[in-house]
Amino acid sequence: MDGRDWGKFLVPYEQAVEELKVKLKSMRVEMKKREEYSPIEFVTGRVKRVSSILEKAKRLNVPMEKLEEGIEDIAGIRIMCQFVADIEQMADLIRARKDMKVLYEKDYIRNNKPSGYRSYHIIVEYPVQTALGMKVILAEIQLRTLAMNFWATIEHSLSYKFQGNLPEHIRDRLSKAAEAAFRLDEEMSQIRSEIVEAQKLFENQSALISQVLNDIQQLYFYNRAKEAQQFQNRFSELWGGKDDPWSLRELSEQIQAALLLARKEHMS
Ligand code: 0O2
Ligand code: 0O2
Repeated sequence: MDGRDWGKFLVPYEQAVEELKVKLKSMRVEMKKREEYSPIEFVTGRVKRVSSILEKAKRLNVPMEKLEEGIEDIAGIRIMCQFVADIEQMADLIRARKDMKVLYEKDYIRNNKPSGYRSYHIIVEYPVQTALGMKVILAEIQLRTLAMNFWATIEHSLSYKFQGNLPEHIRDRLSKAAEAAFRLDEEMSQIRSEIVEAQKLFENQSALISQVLNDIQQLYFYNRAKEAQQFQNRFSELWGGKDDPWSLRELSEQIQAALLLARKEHMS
């Protein structure tokens, strides 16, 4: 029986989890304000229970005096993302931080576990300012999509219920569910790129429309009312018809050429 004071032992881990949760949640708020999109959907964190620490130490043959180095997820942070691409972005953001040092990474997304488990794990060193001075502890940051988290949460509670000995037919079903979660992530990623493209197209289109209207206005300024009116009519036809970015671009080029001529004549 280990006679250590677990309460005291866990203090820096509890502090680290609280600090990291605050920092990552503020990162979400800041990015939403700045760019209106955050790769972080939500953040959770926990300190491993003493019974789980002891079980893991036994399983991994970690001696009691080596728990701090041997069990790297006593402090655990979980970051949930909407899309797989967000996980890559999030990992870059973590690597760039100055308040923690990445020790190593485990990619269970490209190399999923035999159970079907998928997540990206980053083990970091994190300095905690305690009453007794600075203490560097290890923490595990798990990065997951919502689909990966959904699967892992259910699998975890079932494994717990069956104490790690899942019946064959349940394991099969979980494996199939993991494949479905993987396909869901892929499908969502494709939808996302389509949405991003559509947004870009829409932004370009609205910039073009502003340009056309502005240039027509300029033609009136240079006393080219007749020409301006013709362009205005062409624009109205295009506007009323089907969305056709090419015709609009062509019209914009013609108006700009007319405008250039008008400016030259005005100067001479
Ligand atoms: P809000 O306003 O509820 O979003 P805490 O100490 O409360 O900050 P703790 O104790 O780790 O955090 O709580 P927990 O239950 O692990 O959840 C942490 C945050 O994740 C909470 O938000 C939950 O609302 C949020 N959360 C948990 N599960 C889900 C989920 O499935 N979907 C979404 N979108 N959020 C979830 P906050 O930040 O505490 O506050
Ligand atoms: P908790 O707090 O109950 O989640 P190990 O894989 O445990 O032999 P290692 O190398 O330390 O040893 O861990 P690994 O696999 O890199 O990551 C450990 C954590 O990843 C686990 O923590 C889980 O949170 C998660 N994990 C790993 N594999 C699975 C899996 O098959 N299913 C689910 N649901 N989660 C998994 P713990 O120790 O379970 O702690």
